[in-house]
Amino acid sequence: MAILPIITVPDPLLKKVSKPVKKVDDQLRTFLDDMLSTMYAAPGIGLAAIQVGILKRILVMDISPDGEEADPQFFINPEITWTSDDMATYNEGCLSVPEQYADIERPAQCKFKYLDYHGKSQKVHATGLLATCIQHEMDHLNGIVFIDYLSKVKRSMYVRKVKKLAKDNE
Ligand code: GNR
Ligand code: NI
Repeated sequence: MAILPIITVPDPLLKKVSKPVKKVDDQLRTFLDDMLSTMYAAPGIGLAAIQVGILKRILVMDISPDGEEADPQFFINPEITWTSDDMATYNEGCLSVPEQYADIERPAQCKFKYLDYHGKSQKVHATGLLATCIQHEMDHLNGIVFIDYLSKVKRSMYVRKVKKLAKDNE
């Protein structure tokens, strides 16, 4: 399984809206497996296809606690159908904004539907970390990164830090 390079801010690709997947076939599943290995290698708890430069509405996720059995999840063409009025704040990070964190407030619960690894339609009522993570990942599919919720000043500071990290790693 391949490990793909992850793009970081301010890469303009991260602003693009991803396109729906037309068919869930073996070729797509190979890509899903590559996304999962890329996410585990990073390491991260979620990854959207756009983070590896592919404009498709695909997410992979594993929010199982450290040291417990892996629980890989694949979400194709996910759509949020309901969000709660009650909000929750989580200290979010993003593989496309490496080593930077900020408290982000989002609806505490949501319902969403998606196609699974086999192309079967599924529905979920998400709470806790799953609700936070799915909304963070859905944002990527719509060209939004968590730092877009911060003030302009904070956002540019985060981008500057990520640019410096990238330069130091050259
Ligand atoms: O690995 C990740 N951790 C995380 C922590 C809090 C809220 C969201 C996330 S998702 C992130 C991986 C990532 O960038 N997904 O797009
Ligand atoms: Ni992210």
